[in-house]
Amino acid sequence: MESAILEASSQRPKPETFNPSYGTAGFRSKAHLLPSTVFRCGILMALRSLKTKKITGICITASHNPAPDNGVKLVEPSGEMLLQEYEPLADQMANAETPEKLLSIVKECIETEKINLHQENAKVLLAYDTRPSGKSLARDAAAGVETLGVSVEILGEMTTPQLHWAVMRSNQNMNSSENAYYALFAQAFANVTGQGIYKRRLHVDCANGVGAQKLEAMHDMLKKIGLDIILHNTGEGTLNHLCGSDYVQKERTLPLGMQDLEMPESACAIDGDADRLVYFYRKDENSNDIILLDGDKIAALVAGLFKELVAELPGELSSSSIGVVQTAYANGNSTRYLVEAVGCEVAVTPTGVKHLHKAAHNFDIGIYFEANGHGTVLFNKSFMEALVSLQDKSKAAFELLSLNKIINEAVGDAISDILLVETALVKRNMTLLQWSALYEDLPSLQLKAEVKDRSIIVTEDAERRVAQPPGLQLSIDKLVSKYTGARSFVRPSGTEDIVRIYAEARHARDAQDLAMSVQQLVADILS
Ligand code: 16G
Ligand code: MG
Repeated sequence: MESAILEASSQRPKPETFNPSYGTAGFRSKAHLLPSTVFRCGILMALRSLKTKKITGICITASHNPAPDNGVKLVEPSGEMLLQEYEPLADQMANAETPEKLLSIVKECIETEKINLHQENAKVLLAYDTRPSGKSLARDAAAGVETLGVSVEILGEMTTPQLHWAVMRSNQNMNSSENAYYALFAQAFANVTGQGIYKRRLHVDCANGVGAQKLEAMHDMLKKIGLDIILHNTGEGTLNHLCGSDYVQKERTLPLGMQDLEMPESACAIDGDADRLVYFYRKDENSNDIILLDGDKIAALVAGLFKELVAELPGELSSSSIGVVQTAYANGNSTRYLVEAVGCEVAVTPTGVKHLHKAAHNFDIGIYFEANGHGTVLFNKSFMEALVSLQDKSKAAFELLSLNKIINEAVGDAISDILLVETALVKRNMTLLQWSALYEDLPSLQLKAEVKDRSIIVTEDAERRVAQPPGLQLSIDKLVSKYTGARSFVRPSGTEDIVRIYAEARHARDAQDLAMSVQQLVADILS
């Protein structure tokens, strides 16, 4: 093991001035800088597999980032993201300056975690998205896994959520093949929508990413059930460039290649690794403006459906808790709608799936969506058991169990989320227009500020307030108080070297003025 680590590591030296940081969802950078990082992540996930005696996973992807970037997402045996307590170790390993230093960190971990290196079942599953650098970085990660004598299976191009799902299923000794993924989700969708009744057409912007080939593979199955998906940006253009969920959500305009979208056709956009989803439709004939149905709207739509079904459950189960987890980016009117109109609890966490996912476990049904379209729904284990025991007697219990099967509980999954949204629209008998009208978004704006050192900003209260530097929050409060119904916050990005600024207000003009004055404030204080 020792010589294997030293040798393979010296073949992939860490670039001297590169100091990778685990960030919101793993490491991300320019692809050419990453061989040493992914190699070391290979070692880390091999250690996690040896420690847990279960299968772990690695996905080589930089999600919605530009094509020359790449990154790595790490998957625990449960199918969830790397446990937060291991993030400092990931950082330490990725930043070890020499192979010898790396080896000593690995040896220390083996000792403190009492890891037995000789286990036949230890294994790491690996996948990558469609970036040109994916395959070779996957080989670097595999080399890391193999230094510990752990076996590795490279599954090829996959969406991030498919890899999470495959890891979860393998550890449950269930069929984890890609064909099983397609068949199970399509079958579950057929069961909930009722074959033959449902007929809809949906345009999908695939961001020129890996989701295109996966949706293509499901096309015929879905068409038979009644959902005709028309795929755009399937790889002919540049990954995430002027298309994909991030572009559509931030720019609020029709993506490249879809500017002929007719009214009132339904459309949605996913991101480069297919773990985000937003819906949209053309706003008018004269411009490329869209009406956006973002993650907040998805949460509102599905929360309403779950609320109706839970209310129909017998006895005490009808008051089971339904919670929606949001971040500070959730539109203020979405929060108000969820609490006042739907009647569910709302929890707020810092940005990043790992935080929302964790908080969603606190409810019988925990729904989480970030405004940017990351999200899924988690059912509590004992709630599930109660539903199973009731499914022959209660139609609502049966329906909730069927709905649970179209959801990828390992992590938010744009493909399974499409099926969830489509089901909710059918069950609630809604058009996109009616869905959009559930509540009206408050005008909001997001801006960036480039600063010398973004880590000077420290936030608190789920990123809604600034704790450091002193005085900044007071100044933000002063600006906010000039406008009616306004809110603004700033936070250092976890994926880019910038500070993000968010503002919302009752009037679009106010939201814009506020965002710009907070941006100026940040620039003045931090540059
Ligand atoms: C990553 C996160 C996403 C978060 C975003 C924030 C995951 C799987 N992805 O894409 O949840 O919203 O970062 O980016 O956790 P920011 O820190 O640059 O604003
Ligand atoms: Mg993504």
